[in-house]
Amino acid sequence: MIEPTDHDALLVVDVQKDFLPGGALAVPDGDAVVPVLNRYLETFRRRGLPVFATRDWHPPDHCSFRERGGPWPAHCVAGTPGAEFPPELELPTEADVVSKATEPEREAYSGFEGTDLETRLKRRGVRRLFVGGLATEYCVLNTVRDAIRRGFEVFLLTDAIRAVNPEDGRKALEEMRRLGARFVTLADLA
Ligand code: VGL
Ligand code: ZN
Repeated sequence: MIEPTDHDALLVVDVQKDFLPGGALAVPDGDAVVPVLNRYLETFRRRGLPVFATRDWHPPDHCSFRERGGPWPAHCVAGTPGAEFPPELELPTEADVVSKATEPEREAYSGFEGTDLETRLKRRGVRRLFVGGLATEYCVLNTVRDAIRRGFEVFLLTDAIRAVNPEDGRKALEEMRRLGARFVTLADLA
């Protein structure tokens, strides 16, 4: 059992409409993370612990888009419906929202890259991060790697992540375990 307590925070990575079925860059089964994350959100809310949410927040001409020679269809353009959090995700109003990959010429899969996420976490006294969201082998992997590099202890919510590609998702899990992330599910939480 793991009991979230002082110095713990929940970090929801890029759970946005464009990454869900029907979205511009839908992650297979991506919507399955929403009800599970709602249960983690409830656990953190009940304990008065902080919740952070990253969002992919691209300019319309972002370098990762196909029309610019990048790998992805246009997605999560800042201020558009596709960039919104789905209404089913029960983020508290006081959740700390971090926008990333906002510069046209820079890709940023990690929530720490080009943002003040680390500052905000430290200001709140966070030492351990419980991380779930989308997609496993892109923004979750890179956010977890950067969190560990910066000295945070990471609990990966393995029932609240989904991959774009299953094989790459498995490799990302191996990599995160190798880096020292601990794997947890709802059943492990007190
Ligand atoms: C992501 C691909 C492109 C992610 C963001 O959030 O994992 N993946 N942009
Ligand atoms: Zn993106």
